Amino acid sequence: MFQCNNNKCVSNTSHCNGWDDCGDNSDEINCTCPGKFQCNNNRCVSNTSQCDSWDDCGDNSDEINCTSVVCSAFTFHCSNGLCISKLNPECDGEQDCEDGSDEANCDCGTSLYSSTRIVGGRGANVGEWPWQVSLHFKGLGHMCGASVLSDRWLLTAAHCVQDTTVYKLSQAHKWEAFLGLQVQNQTNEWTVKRGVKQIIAHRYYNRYTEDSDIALMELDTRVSLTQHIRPICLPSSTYFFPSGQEAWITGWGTTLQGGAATAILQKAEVKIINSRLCNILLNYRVTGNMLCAGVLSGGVDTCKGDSGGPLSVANSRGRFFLAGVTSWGKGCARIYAPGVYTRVTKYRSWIKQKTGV
Ligand code: 4AZ
Repeated sequence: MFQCNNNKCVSNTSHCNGWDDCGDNSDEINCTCPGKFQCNNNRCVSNTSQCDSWDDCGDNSDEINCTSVVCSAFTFHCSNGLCISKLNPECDGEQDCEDGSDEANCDCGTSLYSSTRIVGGRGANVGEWPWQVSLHFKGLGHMCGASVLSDRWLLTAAHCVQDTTVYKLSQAHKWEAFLGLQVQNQTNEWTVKRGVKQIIAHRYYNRYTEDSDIALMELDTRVSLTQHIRPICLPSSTYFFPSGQEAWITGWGTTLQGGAATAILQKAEVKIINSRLCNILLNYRVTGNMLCAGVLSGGVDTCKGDSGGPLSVANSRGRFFLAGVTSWGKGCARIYAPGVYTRVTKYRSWIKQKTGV
């Protein structure tokens, strides 16, 4: 038996079991847990109880300060196979994974400006969106936007590269990509033009529902990354973009529904819109592979010619991540009709598989 300080006798198993069996707590002091994990309430639990997402201690102390947790759709997967529960840990300037993989490949998403066809926007500054690309179809000029992922891969929309009865838009050699561009037809020392070697449209792209509206373009030769040509960061599959978060749309598309494309790259701030709300507003056409963003009161939106371009969202350190690819909408900039973007997190492994990026 265990003798309490108040001389009461309690069973030996009462010693250090996390409960005050003596009444004066003396069975719960001077506890150690040889070979085991000691909870804040002094209970001893097996070492494997730590950070297994179960409250084995009873006071949750085996589940706090966990660097690694059980992997799920809501955790970041470190390269060493362990997972961490911190929200959007990648490239936030703090090492969260033991192996540092959350801070690897972070040379992306920054521009000359650390600023916290577009309708309702304004002209962008030179070098402000260095991942923005203008895609020209030979003979037709600017058709779509794209984003720089690396020195040879671009990401755009699948609907930009679907053949029509007149134009073979799926043929790589008929496209030209302009990188580091600010004003259409005004190339300068910062601007780079490249042919396209290969187009990979997602095999599940559906032209009726616009689901999986995503495509990759491989440049015919690599570009040098400069202050005017830089990749945007790709979010991991578990990256979370909360509704209400500010996002930026950019492009050379029309500035009025039915209007003409713009010469100067335009930018506008929008907000991520809750998917359920968006689905109601857009007649239940929003799938889980889409993300809505806009201004519900109307007047600010992407439009024809902006397709394929980026929906850019800054992280806690001002580094931009590619939340979406401009895809479709019910008209442009209408009240209660946000723009719809391909949800890039859903295609993170597909991008990795096809490009290695
Ligand atoms: C288009 O026609 C288009 N408001 C792109 C985006 C949106 C509407 C139309 C979103 O390419």
